[in-house]
Amino acid sequence: MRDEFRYWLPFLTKDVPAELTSPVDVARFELAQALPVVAADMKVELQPDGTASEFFTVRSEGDTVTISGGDVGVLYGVYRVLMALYCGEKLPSDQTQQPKYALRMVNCWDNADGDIERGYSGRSLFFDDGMFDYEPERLRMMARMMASVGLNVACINNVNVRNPAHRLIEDWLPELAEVAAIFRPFGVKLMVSIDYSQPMRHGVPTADPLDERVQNWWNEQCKLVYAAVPDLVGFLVKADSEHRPGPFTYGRNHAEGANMLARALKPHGGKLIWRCFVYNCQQDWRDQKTDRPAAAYNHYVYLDGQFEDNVILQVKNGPFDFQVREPLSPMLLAMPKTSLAIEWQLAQEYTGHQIDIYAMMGMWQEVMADLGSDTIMAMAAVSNWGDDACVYGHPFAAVNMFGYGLLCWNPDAADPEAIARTWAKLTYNFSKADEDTLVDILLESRCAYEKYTSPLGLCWMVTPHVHYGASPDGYEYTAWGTYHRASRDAVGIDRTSSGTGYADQYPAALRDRYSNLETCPDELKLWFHRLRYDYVMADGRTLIQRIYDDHFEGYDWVVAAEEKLAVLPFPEADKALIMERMSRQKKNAREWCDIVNSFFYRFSGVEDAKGRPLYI
Ligand code: GCW
Repeated sequence: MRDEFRYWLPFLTKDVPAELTSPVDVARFELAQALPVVAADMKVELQPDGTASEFFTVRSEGDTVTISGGDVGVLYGVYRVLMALYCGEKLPSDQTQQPKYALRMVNCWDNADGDIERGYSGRSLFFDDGMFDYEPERLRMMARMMASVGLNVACINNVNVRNPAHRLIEDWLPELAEVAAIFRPFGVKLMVSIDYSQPMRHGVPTADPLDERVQNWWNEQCKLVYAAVPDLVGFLVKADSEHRPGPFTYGRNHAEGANMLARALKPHGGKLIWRCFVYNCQQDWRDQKTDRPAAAYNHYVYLDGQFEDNVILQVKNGPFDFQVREPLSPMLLAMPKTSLAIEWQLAQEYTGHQIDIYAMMGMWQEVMADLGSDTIMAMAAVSNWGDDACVYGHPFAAVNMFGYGLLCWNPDAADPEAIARTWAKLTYNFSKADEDTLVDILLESRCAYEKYTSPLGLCWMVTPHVHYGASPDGYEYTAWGTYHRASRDAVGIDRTSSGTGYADQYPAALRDRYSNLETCPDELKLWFHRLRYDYVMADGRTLIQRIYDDHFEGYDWVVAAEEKLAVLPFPEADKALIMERMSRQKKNAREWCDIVNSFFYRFSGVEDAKGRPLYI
């Protein structure tokens, strides 16, 4: 049994044996080892109904608990009951639960060479050196962590499909089938990313979706794929995005492009998950009209209702790209006749690389409040896993995977504090006072990170390419459409109807909230508005003072968090890692604070009202 299991599954001591091939067998196995640890006097009976259903019912009376439901549902129920018992919660006398969304997906950005794109916790658990290479035990561990919080789809390769990853659906099908078999007993099904131009590797002279030769190639390939992995969820596609091939090359729109693949998958029950991260990444920074966040809406909304019924459009939570704070992507509210999935990024690409603490629950809650849980029909998240001993790079990054599972299960019940508290209890089982300290740090971590990096909706002040560390102008004069346009007097972009017009992509209520300076939340003020440094915020501070204050406060938070964490009774290995990461976070926060404050001081010439050091 590996150490990783201590993350939220402390009551498991044994690996799941390879011989167990059904969720019910796994459920019995987990129960047998864990029940004596969490509640030795309890009697738990399983009543699986023999279907693949995901619902479960927990009935409890005295010391007897019955978990009934579908076969996978019973497995979910077992994990939930074990977690509740471990946390000392009272079990419900009669409660049925079922997931809100049928697809609760984890997207791994793993390359065939073993590298993980935007991976901050080691190398791939699936691939190495240009081929499949995995430890079955570790994959079972991932599957088990997923099942314990109800996640049920793993896309195992990067959406940027780089040679030789296209072979996954070609000559690597036997290995793909083996991996699918490892995940299956945990109710987890696989998905793969494909290369839109893949037929061209096989003598087809084009990838035009309306060309019959292309259609035939995919139809035949899907037959082979589904013969090998009959329950493959489908394909994930990044097309016409950041130099990936796609239908635009042939003058086709994205409905034509997606539908061709969807039709090839349909006879096999497969789904086509089509990413909408499409924008002009060769913009001229002098061009003030093109506004990158507006791109996805413009590419997709007019196609609403034109997609095959097995197409799901997967849309990043914000219209830019997983920045520290973004408003909801407006296209998610504008396509009522299309199946939509939201995509989050657990990998902390722009949010601290799993070195800095950044718990995501608050962001999910905010975004879901604007979205409404019924607007979408699936969720996806870029994974934060790797082969590090700690799996998540930072032990606290595990709360994001744990919480993400609960979010997908029922977004309307995914309370940030409850998630942080349950995770903390399961992972560390501290005294109430110590648990409170840890929970507070987790819950505050996102806003703290935002404050010492790019508050008020500034975005894109990270070091280019790496995306860790401060570089306020790093993306300013580039082709990526990522500008804050700071000048001597003002900063930010007017995205209201008097500016780029982006805000008009929202339904009236949100459009008005953001367009009106008074109602636009402070956190997004510079996202939607261009403001002078002497603009007076609602609390009476000037914009420039608020920028200085946020940076100093963000740094001070890190210093205080370090002191608090230093006295918490973490297990030794965790403690060493947490404190090592913390000292890096402190250095990072100091750099950010000083660099960004100097940046604005040099423009504005305004001193800090509190006399703290600003560097020229
Ligand atoms: O922000 C960008 C990342 C890329 C990523 C891309 C995407 C997988 O920097 O590394 O590519 O987003 O989401 O497709």
